Amino acid sequence: MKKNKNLKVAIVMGSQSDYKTMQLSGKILKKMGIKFEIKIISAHRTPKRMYDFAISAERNNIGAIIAGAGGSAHLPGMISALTPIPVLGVPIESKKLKGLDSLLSIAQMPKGIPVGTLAIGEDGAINAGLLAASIIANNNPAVKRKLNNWRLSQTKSIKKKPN
Ligand code: RP5
Repeated sequence: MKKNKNLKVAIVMGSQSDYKTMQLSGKILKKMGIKFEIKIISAHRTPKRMYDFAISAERNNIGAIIAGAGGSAHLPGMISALTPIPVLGVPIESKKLKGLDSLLSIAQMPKGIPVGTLAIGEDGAINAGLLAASIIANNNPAVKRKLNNWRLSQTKSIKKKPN
């Protein structure tokens, strides 16, 4: 298969209120030198925007989609239903149920339409950025190098003994 070094990542989220969490995925992608776009798309409030985004994602050179949503979090699953591009779901920590609602609605997909589900909240957003970088790294040696260096420096930063 021909390597495509120009694949981007799309970060989408259900609401402006998700941005505080989802910007952390963007910070990781920036560190990895990966181009990304970032959009508000709601499965419930803007279904046509969601449909148009998902069906055009492949021809827009998107190699991975990070989708954050909270509460009745249908965005990642619905996008995955519309495109074969890998979808990484970030359950936003909701006010009422602390993100358990988001987690279950993202994780419990029916067989046949997968969503890679991350942890609730900030950890999930950071790991979604790293996982998207791993996907992009398969076709991009420069990203692979950056990702390996990032992991190495994380390992080195862990002290052997507590203070
Ligand atoms: C979801 O509803 C969004 O992903 C957000 O996490 C949640 C609440 O949205 P707002 O009422 O804050 O816009 O669609």
